[in-house]
Amino acid sequence: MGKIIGTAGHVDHGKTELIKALTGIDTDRLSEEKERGLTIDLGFAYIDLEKSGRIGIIDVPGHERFLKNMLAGVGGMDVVILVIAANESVMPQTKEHFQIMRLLGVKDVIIGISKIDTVDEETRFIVKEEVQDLIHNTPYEDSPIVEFSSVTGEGLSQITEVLDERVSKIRERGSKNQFTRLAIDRCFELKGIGTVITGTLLSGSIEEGEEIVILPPGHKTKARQIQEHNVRKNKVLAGERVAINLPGIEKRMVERGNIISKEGQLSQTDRLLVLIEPVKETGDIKDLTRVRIYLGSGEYLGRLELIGKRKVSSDKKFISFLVLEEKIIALRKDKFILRMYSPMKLLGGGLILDAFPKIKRRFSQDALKEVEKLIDASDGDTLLFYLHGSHLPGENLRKRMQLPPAEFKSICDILLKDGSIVILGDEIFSSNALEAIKKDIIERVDRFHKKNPLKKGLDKEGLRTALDIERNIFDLLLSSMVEIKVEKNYVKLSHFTPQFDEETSKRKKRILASLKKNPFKPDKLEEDDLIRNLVGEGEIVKIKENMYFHRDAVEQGEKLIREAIEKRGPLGVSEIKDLLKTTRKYIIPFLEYLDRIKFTVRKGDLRDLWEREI
Ligand SMILES: Nc1nc2c(ncn2[C@@H]2O[C@H](COP(=O)(O)OP(=O)(O)O)[C@@H](O)[C@H]2O)c(=O)[nH]1
Ligand SMILES: [Mg+2]
Repeated sequence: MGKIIGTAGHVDHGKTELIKALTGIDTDRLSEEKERGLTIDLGFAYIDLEKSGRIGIIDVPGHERFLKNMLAGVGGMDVVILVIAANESVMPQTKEHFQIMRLLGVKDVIIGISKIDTVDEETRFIVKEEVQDLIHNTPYEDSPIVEFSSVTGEGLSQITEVLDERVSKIRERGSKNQFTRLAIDRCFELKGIGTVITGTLLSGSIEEGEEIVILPPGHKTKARQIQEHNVRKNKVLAGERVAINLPGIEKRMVERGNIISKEGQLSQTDRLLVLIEPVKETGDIKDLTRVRIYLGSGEYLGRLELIGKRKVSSDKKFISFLVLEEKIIALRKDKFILRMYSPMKLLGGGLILDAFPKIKRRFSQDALKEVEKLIDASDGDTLLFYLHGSHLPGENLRKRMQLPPAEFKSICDILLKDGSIVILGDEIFSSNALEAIKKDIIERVDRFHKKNPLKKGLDKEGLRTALDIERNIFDLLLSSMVEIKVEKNYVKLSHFTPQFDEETSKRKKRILASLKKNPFKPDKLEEDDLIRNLVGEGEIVKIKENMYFHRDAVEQGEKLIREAIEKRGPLGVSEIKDLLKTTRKYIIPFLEYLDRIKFTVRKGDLRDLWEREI
């Protein structure tokens, strides 16, 4: 299950008749189609194959005027029957459809030569030769060619057999760990039921009752009832033809090309980086050429913004931006078809390399060289390309890769194993970038130590700002570095201790001794590197500008004040001054310091213990 057969070929060559002969279903459902005997829009049927089970069929119009509708259907096809009438042989739309299938990378093509009841042996021989010429030197060179007649029934069983064999060999599209993406091709209202859409589920799955969202408009609804080929289903999987009844949605709110997905899975974009394979007949393509884009079941307008040049020739592939006139859902690796805006000539096929590209100077040769790396890049290579030798939050990277979390993780795991990336918290670093940042940190800290031998280290926040790394990532980074030690709010080299020369050591001793001698009436001290070092080490405490207490004095003062207040209740300044045997000059700043650190609290003229307060 989950595979789709399609038709292709020139108008009137017998596509619709073939589907009718194989399935009994007339896919020409519009009254205008029946009247004119001409397929205008996509038609839908299904066939029961022995090995493959029930498979959806999309019948397309062959008339060039309705190529737009053909393009809306061809995107989801796995196997295409290219129908060529024996009485007319290869015609313009035969060639055009064939080219479109090739450009979109349709996996399998079966050539059906129809209407053999209308020609003689010799004509059949000639037509077969022309068909051989058509497929020669293309990926479909070995495609089976089956001659048949829908009128006599000759060859029909062979068509069914070949189809079954081809379809059964196609790999299932993944449904697990995939985003849900259903390309809507029809929307209609049914009496008593409401709005119903149909489309091909390109990836993921949908369950009955599940919340879904219609993109781009963003309408939220749920899958009230699901059918596949007129049979009610609880769950549908990738590759299946699906009809869904959508409550709360009106027909006018939905259009062909809209996508059904689940909230938060897919984001819209209006600028793509693409690789284009032009059809040779196009001739030179100029910058800003206006184009029609056929992606999924949608048609969109946009312009080519060339990279590295103002003009490209159509004889080889080229990379370009594709700037859309509206936001659309487009994914990396999606293939699409381009036509000229007017006249609507086929321009070529395209492949999305990046759905959220970031390039500024598009005419520089470097820009071109850079993006060329994305051609044939694996998912891992693409991730590294997006990282661009730097670091990014994992979630940003996952969104740009447009992958579901589980799949993104498995790509990261491979890159982690081979050492190309390192993950710190939620941040993904290219290993080179991380090494460079670490080296930079060590150099900066080392330079700082050399310049400031008395200082314990470099201010952490300053270093972080200079490197422009998010706070928690920076902490993780520092803690992963054995060369670096973080103490409080500064960073130092692990083996570094402040270097005191002999004179400074002596001064340190003198200062500490003097502060100890006069604990509550200390000598005035000017702030310098040594003082800052002593404060940093916690040996002395800054009370105010030029006033420092020995650590023991602060402790002793706190002890005395606590005991006194506990005994006598809140105290005034002069009582505390007497308690510490000091003067107003010292006691006022000291009490203000104690208020600041929430040891004491001021109540009018009195001081109470902060802890008693709460
Ligand atoms: N004699 C003959 N006529 C056919 C055959 N298949 C289709 N036709 C006729 O060719 C015309 C076009 O067929 P249709 O299936 O609508 O072509 P489509 O435009 O490719 O879908 C119709 O009048 C069919 O009856 C066939 O195998 N033999
Ligand atoms: Mg038809």
